[in-house]
Order: sequence, then C-alpha cells, then structure tokens
Amino acid sequence: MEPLIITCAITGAETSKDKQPALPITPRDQGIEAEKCILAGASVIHLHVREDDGTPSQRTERFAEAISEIRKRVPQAIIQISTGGAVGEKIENRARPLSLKPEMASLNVGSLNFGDDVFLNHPKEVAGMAEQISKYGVVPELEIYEMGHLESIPGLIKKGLIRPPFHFQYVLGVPGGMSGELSHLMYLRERTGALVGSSKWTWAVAGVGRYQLPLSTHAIALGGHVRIGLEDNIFYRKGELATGNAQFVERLVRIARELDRPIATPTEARAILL
Ligand code: KMH
Ligand code: ZN
Repeated sequence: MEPLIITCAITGAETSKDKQPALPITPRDQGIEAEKCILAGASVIHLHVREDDGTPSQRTERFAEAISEIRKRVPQAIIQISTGGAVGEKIENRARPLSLKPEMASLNVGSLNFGDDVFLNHPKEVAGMAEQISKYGVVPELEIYEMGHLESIPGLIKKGLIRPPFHFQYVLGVPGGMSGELSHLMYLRERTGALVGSSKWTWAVAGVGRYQLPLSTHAIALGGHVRIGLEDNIFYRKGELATGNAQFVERLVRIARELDRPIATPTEARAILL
C-alpha cells in the first residue's frame, strides 16, 4: 500500500480556546504545534489562522507569519492553507492567502448546512476560487462533505478548473453534512472512481468528532489517507480533551504500524500529492 499521508488540521476556524485550551492560536504556537505533529509522523499541515484574541482570520500577513513560524521549525512540512475560512467569511477574503503561493490549499466545491450556520460555496465562487488556486500554481485538495459535492467534480474537470492528480478529502460528520458511517466512506470512494475515470486520484478522510478514530482506522486499512486534528475533534476519547494535535498523530502512527502501513515522509507525500 501507498505510504500513509497524515494531515493535521491544527487550529480550524470554528472551535475556541475556551472549549479546548490546547488549541494553537498565535503564529508562534502554531509553529510549535506543527513541529510536534510533523516529528510525530504528519506530513501536511492544514492551516487556518486566528488573531491574538482567537478571532478567525484570512489576513495574508497573519498567514505569512504562521507559515514562517512553521517553516523555520519544520521546513519539510507541506503547508495547505484553508480557503474555506470560518463559516460566513467573504469569498474574496477566503482567497487572499493564495497570493503567498503555498504548496496546497483546500477547495470547497459545494454548500451545506454547518451546525446552525450555512457554509456557502456558490458555483460561481467555486469556479473563481479554483481559477485563483490554479493561477498561483497551488495544488487543491477537494473538500467533500456531501454526496452531491462529488457530482460537481466532472463539471470542474470539463471546464479545466481542476487537473489530475486529484486529491479528495471526505469530511464526514459535520452536523448538516454526511455523517461518518463506514458505508458513506465506501460509497464516496466508489463514486469518486466512477466520476474521475482513468485520472490519477487519491483520497483521505477527516472524521468529525466521534467519527475521527473509526474513520481514520478504516482509511488506514483501506489504503486511503487521513486527516486528524483539533479542527475536527477536540476530544482524545469520550469525555477526555486531547492534550494537543500530536496526541492524535501519535495514536494514528501506532495503529498504522500495527496494520503494517508505512507512514509517508513529507518527501513521499509530495511525490503522491503534488
Ligand atoms: N471552517 C469550515 C466552515 C476549509 O478549511 O477549507 C470550513 C473549513 C474548510 O474549514
Ligand atoms: Zn479547515
């Protein structure tokens, strides 16, 4: 099997330090956290940034600071910036940090209810974001929260807005999106294969909340890749807050070892994804 690419979503935009005191907020703390995750076995850092008071931000300068803090500690890390931002963020702000030309960026291809909010991704805005991602030479990760999101992929391919190799992230368990049952993952994997035809593609799964551990374990066994981290889940197990992002990475590495799945180094992850 392909080496396992572990992506760590260290901060996110929706949770707070009140709920999870280990959440890294400042660029320096994000650098320290990313280093721990990379040394533990992650190869990709999915990056959101916050202002000092914890407010989610899409400010280019703030991303530049966080990227610099990560790079000076772990230059080998693949940095994937978020173009999703926080629910309700304006689309033009979401695109701003692309000018920093990170190696990767998330591309949200459809809308859904997101808890008590709506995460809007109008088709015109998705096309515009895909164009900007391509203009800056950034590799998109295609975020899929819903069956219907996958169905938009052939249209994006046809319009030349995305090109292979494709990397899909199935984000399962958002309240309002597809839940994290194993059958949902199996369906998405099969349907993706049918939709992209003979193009090269890879997939990962990000299980939200209680779905994180079972889905990541299944993905390791099935040959997929995994995203974990405090963006998606603040608990290590029921009723027990995680001590930090690296705790999730360490657990996955132990599981992968038991299942004889090698862990990708950032160099190996680059060869697969970029
Ligand atoms: N905060 C979510 C509404 C992404 O990073 O691209 C969107 C999100 C997706 O986190
Ligand atoms: Zn995100």
